Amino acid sequence: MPIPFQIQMSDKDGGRDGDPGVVLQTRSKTKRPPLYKVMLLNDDFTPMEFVVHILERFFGLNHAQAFEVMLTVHKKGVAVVGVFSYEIAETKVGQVMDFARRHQHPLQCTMEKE
Ligand code: TYC
Repeated sequence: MPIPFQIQMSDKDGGRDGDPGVVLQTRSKTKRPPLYKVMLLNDDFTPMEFVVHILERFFGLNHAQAFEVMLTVHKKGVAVVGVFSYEIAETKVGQVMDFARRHQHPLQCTMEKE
């Protein structure tokens, strides 16, 4: 929905010539793109070191951070591992799912609008 706003014109003669001095323009409200949480799910079979490796490789976590996030997923069942634009989130989920499948681990990675 366009939003009117005022812009000040020069109006040198204080409005005597009928120049209103102020005009209305409209702009469209720009919205931030929605963000998506990428989540890892726990399972009983994927090795812990494999999950740590995924978190380092695809989410840029250092080893200590990756180990901590892996343990959170292991204990709680799920954890958010990053928040991204739709396209980046979709890419990360695809990379993780591909990598897990190629190594024959049942690891699941999903995304959800924030
Ligand atoms: N629960 C797995 C194990 O005990 C480890 C694991 C952690 C698996 C996180 C998946 O997203 C996961 N080997």
